[in-house]
Amino acid sequence: MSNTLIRALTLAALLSAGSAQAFVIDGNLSDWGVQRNGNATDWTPNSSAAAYKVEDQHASYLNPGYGGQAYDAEAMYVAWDASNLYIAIATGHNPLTPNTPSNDTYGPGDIAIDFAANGSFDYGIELTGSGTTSAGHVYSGVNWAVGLWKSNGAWTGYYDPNLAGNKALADPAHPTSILSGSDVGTGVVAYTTIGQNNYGIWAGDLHYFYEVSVPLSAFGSDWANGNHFDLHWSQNCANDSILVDPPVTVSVPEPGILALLPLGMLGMMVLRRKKPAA
Ligand SMILES: [Ca+2]
Ligand SMILES: [Ca+2]
Ligand SMILES: [Ca+2]
Ligand SMILES: [Ca+2]
Repeated sequence: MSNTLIRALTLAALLSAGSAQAFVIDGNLSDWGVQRNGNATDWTPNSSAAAYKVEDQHASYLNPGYGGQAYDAEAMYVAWDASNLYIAIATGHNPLTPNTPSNDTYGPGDIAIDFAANGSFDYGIELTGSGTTSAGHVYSGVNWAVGLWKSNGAWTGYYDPNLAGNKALADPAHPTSILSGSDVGTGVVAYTTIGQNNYGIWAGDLHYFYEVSVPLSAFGSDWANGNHFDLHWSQNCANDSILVDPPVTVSVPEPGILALLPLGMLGMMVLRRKKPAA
């Protein structure tokens, strides 16, 4: 093989290992295949998504709470490559919604990740930032805030989710915001704050989007040990939530990339051997 060909193969193999999924983290989900045609199929992603869930609602009652489109968690998408986990969310909830429970208005929550899908949310990704947590950072050992609803769907009877009485009653299956935790990694978050219509069948409804990339290294051995995981997002009231349960176990890198890697390494070895001895 010529040196040029070896170099080209090496580059191709290394590039494919490092950017199997190249999402632009800008709050525009067109790179996931989400479209803006006013059709139900707008929410269906392209093959870049490893898993997704769509639950586009419109009317006042969501489940278990109320609020209609303004509190609708509509869709969540997930993908990963050898380096990063990528997540996208579509919602009717404006990220700038004030968090003032006394006025019956609640701010956005964060992404919760449950490795082993055993009901304990082991990591959180902060989306908008708070006094003690930074947007795009990954936290472990998270103290989660919870919503206003019991596990049977009944209201806890409280308006403020952080009151001790509420926390004792609320369903832990719907974590909302990261109250505290250990900062274990830094990623990137983009989100939109201007509502966009003409997505899905409720063409007049406004939608907001989050897009996230975080390094897999933040999850330590929880990522690489073949663990099953769930992703969850809600608002601080948990009137509506969305959960994605990828139907695959985590394995990095993908088989196609594994086949290419030795070729890239072979290329590097050949190049190294051809260098004149010092
Ligand atoms: Ca994008
Ligand atoms: Ca909706
Ligand atoms: Ca929904
Ligand atoms: Ca867990």
